Amino acid sequence: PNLAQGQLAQDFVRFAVEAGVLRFGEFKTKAGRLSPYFFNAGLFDDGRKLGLLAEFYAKALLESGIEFDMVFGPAYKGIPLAATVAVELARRGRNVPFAYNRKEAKDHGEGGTLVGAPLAGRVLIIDDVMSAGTAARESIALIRAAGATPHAVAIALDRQEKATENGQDVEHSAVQYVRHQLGLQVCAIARLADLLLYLEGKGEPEMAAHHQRVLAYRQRYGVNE
Ligand code: OMP
Repeated sequence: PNLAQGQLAQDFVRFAVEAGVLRFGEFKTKAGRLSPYFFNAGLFDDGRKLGLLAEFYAKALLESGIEFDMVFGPAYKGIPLAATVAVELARRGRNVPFAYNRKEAKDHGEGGTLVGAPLAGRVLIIDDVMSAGTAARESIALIRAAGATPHAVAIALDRQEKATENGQDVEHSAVQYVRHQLGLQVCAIARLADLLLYLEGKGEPEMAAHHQRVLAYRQRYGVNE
């Protein structure tokens, strides 16, 4: 990663910590791991924070050089993300079509589960965190079924930890799986490595303690990359 990307990632980690979105303590992850940190994107809960979040996604995307023809927000959490990122991209001179899905098919009116622009071309999926990649796989299937190309995924945080398959840890992360097995490009605003760098740079004893716990967690569950 270049310096600019490193700076953006550091700014993002600081923003997430200050907003209380990235917290330290003891948390159970979806995979049942006891994690010393947790990123809860639902806590970007006012207009200012959502606007800043969208700016981080847009900057990371534009820096990544990833090409895309439209953005897609998977229900539910991806919808406000993709919507605000689409607005921010347009503000930066990159206006692209936007679509999202419903979880339930409507039994009246226009029907179907897709809303917004027709899915076409190279689709960029916007989500918060990828753990097992379940949500990503669902979006990919949906985009393919509509005749479009699932091309890339943008997430806020790459936890860089081993995925699980049938309850067993595997050697790759969900992001690595999506990249190498599914062939999509992945753009993360920040990664576990950036979080560690942030904690390391903080002189305070409290942060040093978090740093030690996050390091130990990476030791146990992290992937090599
Ligand atoms: P997948 O859809 O399996 O990739 O999991 C994504 C989910 O991981 C999110 O929707 C959250 O429920 C959860 N999660 C976070 O949001 N933040 C974290 O820091 C860790 C997790 C997690 O449980 O692994």
